[in-house]
Amino acid sequence: MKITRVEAIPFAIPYRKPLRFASGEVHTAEHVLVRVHTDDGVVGVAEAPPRPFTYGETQAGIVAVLETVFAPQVVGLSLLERETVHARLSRTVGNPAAKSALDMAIWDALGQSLDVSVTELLGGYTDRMKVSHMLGFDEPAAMVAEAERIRDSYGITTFKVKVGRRPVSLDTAVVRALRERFGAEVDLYVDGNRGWTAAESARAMREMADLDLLFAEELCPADDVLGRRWLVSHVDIPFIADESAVTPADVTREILSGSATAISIKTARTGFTRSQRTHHLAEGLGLEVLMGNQIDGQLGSLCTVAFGAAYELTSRRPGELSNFLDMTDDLLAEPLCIADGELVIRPGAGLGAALDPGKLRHYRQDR
Ligand code: MUC
Ligand code: MG
Repeated sequence: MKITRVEAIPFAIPYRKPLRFASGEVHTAEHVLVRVHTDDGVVGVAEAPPRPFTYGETQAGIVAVLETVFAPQVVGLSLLERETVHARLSRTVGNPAAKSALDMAIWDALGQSLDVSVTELLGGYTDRMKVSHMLGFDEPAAMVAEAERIRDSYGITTFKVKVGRRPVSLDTAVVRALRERFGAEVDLYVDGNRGWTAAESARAMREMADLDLLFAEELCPADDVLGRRWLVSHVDIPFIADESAVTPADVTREILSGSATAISIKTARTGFTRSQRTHHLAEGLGLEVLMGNQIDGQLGSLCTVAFGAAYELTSRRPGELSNFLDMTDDLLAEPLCIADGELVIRPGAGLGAALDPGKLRHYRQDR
């Protein structure tokens, strides 16, 4: 069970339509596939999605830091020494997606070596999650039509609506149109990706007061410290910290300072080892938790559902597991399938993520 080699393979798969939100937009999944090889011939996999507008990482940077810094720190360790891996990677600041993909590929390899699923290794609470779908910026009629298509095709009835445009009525009109079209049949929440000021956020929340929203996420920047605390104290639904609370220390700071009242866990940025710590912290603090999406491909979504299904707290709410539906293709040999609004973990050992070698050859950018 010793790690002998780490590969970092850049690949690019176009989206059918770009996802637009307040902090950026994504047209092509330019991710990095991480493969961890062991001396028994096991290969663990995970993917790293660079999000320069949120965490500063780029695809080339992820490949470089994995090859030159992180791989030498883990080669020679046993798959069981996950805390040693965590401590060594933590010597380098930042680089959350690179660290997380390496961490998750190690857990995948460990699951395969022990012949148990990653979900069982982590906690084994259930084998599935309900799915919440993220709607990117568009006109109200187009976003309603997209929600209809997603509901009819996949049975999904929870939608996270991207907001944060100016004037705020551009977005509040969308949420109102969705509520008018679907009534109580759907659950809705909003994510501003820090696009509004605290005052604009408060105004938007007043305009949407009758629309029965479940949550509000990152409406204004947490760095606008006093404005954000003021906003959170005036909002009467849980306020989710997403990009402002990446590490367990961030979560502690943001929650205790009144900048948020709930959190998003994204395995793409905290892997499994750190996500466990965040989960336990959230349980101790009594927080609502959502499994979030960093615009993951199918492999990343498999990681999210594998973690989310492992615990009662993370599987209580629908997880954001469906962004891959907008991609033109993917690397998995057998595509993920969302049915009746649910995504089920893969049976078998590790993550159960067999890759299609032909697709990898086609989409990889290093040969
Ligand atoms: C989200 O919840 O914010 C947008 C940027 C990112 O890093 O994740 C997405 C979704
Ligand atoms: Mg968010």
